[in-house]
Amino acid sequence: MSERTLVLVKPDGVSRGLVGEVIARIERKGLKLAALELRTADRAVAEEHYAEHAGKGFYNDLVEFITGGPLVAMVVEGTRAISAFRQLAGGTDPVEKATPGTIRGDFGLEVQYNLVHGSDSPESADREIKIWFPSL
Ligand code: DAT
Ligand code: MG
Repeated sequence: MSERTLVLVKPDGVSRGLVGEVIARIERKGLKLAALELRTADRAVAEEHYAEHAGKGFYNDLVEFITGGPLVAMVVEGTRAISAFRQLAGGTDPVEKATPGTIRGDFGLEVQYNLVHGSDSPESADREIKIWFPSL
């Protein structure tokens, strides 16, 4: 069954020139782009996006980081798109949890600078797509 997921190439991925690499992996997997925009997130969008992490020790740094430069926001669709992209991304910690062959495993070193975001459930995907692409 086709579903949609919200993908971000975070500011570290954009500044390192990895946007094309991430999109190529998405397309090679067979997923489709339904929306794509380069933008700098304001604080309100960032706080809403990461609301589940409010109050955690890394939250302020995370919001600063995600608003600190342009990112690429995408809606990606296809069969099992949510788990398919999480598989492409690899685990949150690019060294301990992401295996080589994944985006984070191949290109990341630090948890905060793990390059990409992908929604983790259908509920998160609906919520996050509304935040980033309210007209979709
Ligand atoms: P994911 O992005 O894999 O869904 P998450 O939702 O648990 O991971 O956390 C959101 C982001 O917050 C994550 O991509 C990087 C940052 N983060 C998570 N845990 C962290 C930690 N212990 N220290 C620093 N940053 C962290
Ligand atoms: Mg998450």
